[in-house]
Amino acid sequence: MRTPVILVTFLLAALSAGAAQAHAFLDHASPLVGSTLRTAPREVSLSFTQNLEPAFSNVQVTDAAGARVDQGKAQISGNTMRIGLKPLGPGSYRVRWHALSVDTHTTEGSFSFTVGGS
Ligand SMILES: [Cu+2]
Repeated sequence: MRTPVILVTFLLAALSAGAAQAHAFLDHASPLVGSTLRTAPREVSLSFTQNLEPAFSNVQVTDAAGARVDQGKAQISGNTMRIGLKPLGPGSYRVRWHALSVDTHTTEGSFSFTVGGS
């Protein structure tokens, strides 16, 4: 009776391969990744490909000098993470996010956007 064992092993491998592709990757962001905005955004909103664990996911926004310009506490609901911003002057800003998805995998990334621009 070796066939059932092999079959189960194959199914487990297939399942874990599927889970590996299900990390919480950034699906889309507002402001758009790399965008230049004429008016300063009031918040940054990130949508992920999977639901997030609120206690272990966060986002920070910094200006060109590295100072925090977010309001400190991300709001996380389902697959969306948003954070309020202080009033932003012209310049370039970086968004750094760290996510723990419900499948217990962590992902992180960053992108920038620009306010003002000529
Ligand atoms: Cu995953």
